[in-house]
Amino acid sequence: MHDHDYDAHCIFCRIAKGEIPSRKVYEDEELFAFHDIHPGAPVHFLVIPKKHIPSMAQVGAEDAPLLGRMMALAPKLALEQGCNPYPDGGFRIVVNTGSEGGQEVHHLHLHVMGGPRPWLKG
Ligand code: DGP
Repeated sequence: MHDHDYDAHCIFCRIAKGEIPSRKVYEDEELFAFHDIHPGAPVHFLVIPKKHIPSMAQVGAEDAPLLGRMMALAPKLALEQGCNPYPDGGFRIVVNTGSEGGQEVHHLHLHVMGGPRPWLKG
């Protein structure tokens, strides 16, 4: 990761760097995962790239391998964090994008949510 991939004003950049504490789930050179501070499900963690990408709306073709890694990592971590196996268990992956998409933190993140219902409506 290059210095210009880091935004000192971004809370998730700072979490990924360890400057702001979080309950870490996973870390490698490119990715970081941590528990959501306001869980909406028995298991609720976020998967982020360390690189500062504001949202899905700014993703470019060059980011496809990084996004692929995020999506491939999520199911593995979901099981490790206590989601029950497919098909009776499972999980939901949500990517809020922009204000009308419900995004509050403008650093790309996957919400991974699961665990025994009734947390999931619809
Ligand atoms: P979104 O609306 O998709 O941008 O969701 C942002 C999520 O990030 C929200 O569920 C709460 C979580 N969150 C915000 N600030 C912090 C924080 O400082 N630490 C942790 N662990 N989670 C945070």
